[in-house]
Amino acid sequence: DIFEKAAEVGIKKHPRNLKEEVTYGTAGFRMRADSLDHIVYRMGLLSVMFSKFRSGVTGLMITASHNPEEDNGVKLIDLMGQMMPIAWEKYATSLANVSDDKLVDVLQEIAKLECIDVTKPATVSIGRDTRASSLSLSEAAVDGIEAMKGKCNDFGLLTTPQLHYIVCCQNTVGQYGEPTEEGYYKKLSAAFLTLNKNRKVINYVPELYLDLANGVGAPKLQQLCAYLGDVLKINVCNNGSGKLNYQCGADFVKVSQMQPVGLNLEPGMRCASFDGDGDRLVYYYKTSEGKFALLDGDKIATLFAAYLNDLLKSSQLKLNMGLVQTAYANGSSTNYINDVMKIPVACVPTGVKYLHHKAQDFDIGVYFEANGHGTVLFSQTAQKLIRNQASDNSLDEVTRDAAVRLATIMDLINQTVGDAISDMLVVETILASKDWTCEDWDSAYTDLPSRQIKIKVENRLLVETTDAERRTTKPAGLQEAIDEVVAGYKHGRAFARPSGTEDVVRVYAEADTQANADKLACEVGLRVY
Ligand code: NG1
Ligand code: ZN
Repeated sequence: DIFEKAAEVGIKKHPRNLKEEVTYGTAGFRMRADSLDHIVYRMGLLSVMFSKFRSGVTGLMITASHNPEEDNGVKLIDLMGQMMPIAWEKYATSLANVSDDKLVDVLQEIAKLECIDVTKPATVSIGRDTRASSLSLSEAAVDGIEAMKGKCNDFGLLTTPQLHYIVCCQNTVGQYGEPTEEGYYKKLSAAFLTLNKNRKVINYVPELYLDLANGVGAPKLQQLCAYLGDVLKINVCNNGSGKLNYQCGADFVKVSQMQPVGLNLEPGMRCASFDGDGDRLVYYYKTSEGKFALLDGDKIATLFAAYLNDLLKSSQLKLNMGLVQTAYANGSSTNYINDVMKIPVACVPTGVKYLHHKAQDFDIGVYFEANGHGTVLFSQTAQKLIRNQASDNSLDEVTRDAAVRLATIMDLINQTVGDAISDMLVVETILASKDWTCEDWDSAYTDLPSRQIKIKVENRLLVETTDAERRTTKPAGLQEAIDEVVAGYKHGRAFARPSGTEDVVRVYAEADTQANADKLACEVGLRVY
């Protein structure tokens, strides 16, 4: 039987050599690469079961994003390019933890619970980042897929969002795009070039300085550039010659609020960083006073939302728009969206799956994590209305042009998941269309000083949270202690939550000055110990 065969291959080639229990977390399984082999093999098995269950192509990505080079990870992708549903995470977790001799039982159990017809055909598309461990782990995934008699499309090196895009294309033949890496570059560059045709700019300089975190974004960006010509000049650094994510990349820049190594930041330069797997993007620049200034996910979200809102107004399309953030969003951004932009804003727990889900409540849902991961979702209705109006020649020019622009922006945005390449092209398009510099963009609102720190504790899962992670429910007394500390700070806000990707509790704090934000984070951190 197929499950026994899968278990046999597992024992022989990918035995379980890990004692600790692991869980499918915020972004799948993530840990030291040398503990992952059996988990990836088993996720290969699960990706086939999931494909049979869904009757379509599923995806499996090998990456640990912004984590250090020694780590790696695996996550599964659903038919439309979104994350595997939360309801399936428990299967991933039990498969990863079961002993080799009980593997058959867990596979049978999943098949039974989800009524899966194991004789059905299955296809899984896989991709991987540039880590040294990624190739052999992707081979473990292939073994898993083949042991379950699934067909495997191995796309080799890809950014995470490229794989999400390809899986979506494979399941929506002819609708979302060509299901290849080439198709991805063609679709994005065509939209970008159309949107930037005939632009008249004085302040906007079509030159970007880009830190690629020494990750998979480096070779991919290079391929994209061939399509952009001189419409956007990109000067790259950390493009693969140095250590992955080390003192560079979007996470480093966001958390340390500092420029990456390898970049000589001067006033007038517009800079950006990708993370290791190319799904996060942050911008930054040096002010004329010589200060480092960050334009993070919140700034990108408000830029996108304001621009789309203007286009909606000009097009007179009756579509609602909303913004989704997490507790890490800077308080100033939330106030700005509420009070100035007057757009509804929702707060959800950390993790793209929650943001993505919530954004589907709107005709146009903009979601971003402060760390630079995000995208825009257009509902089926919105897409249809926008495309219809874009091709309606009976309308006046202004109304129709706005719809044409909206339709082209839809093609530029990777709606399956946050995508650094796509988001970067959207930012550049908006800045060019407004003829803005970074300072112009940054002037909408001023960030409250903030600090994020990590606390190493015995067992991070003793901390439990509620209210989109903004308050703790356990251990007893912790929230009261945090409230008391926060009350002593002007514009103070702080929270603590267990990380889903690292063995730490994260503490975030905001206050009126940087020194106070730092101090508040430390004081809250002390309460967590
Ligand atoms: P955790 O480790 O659960 O905080 C981090 C990021 C998330 C998300 C995931 C997946 C922060 C504070 N947290 O999750 O936003 O990006 O990694 O990569 O940035
Ligand atoms: Zn990432």
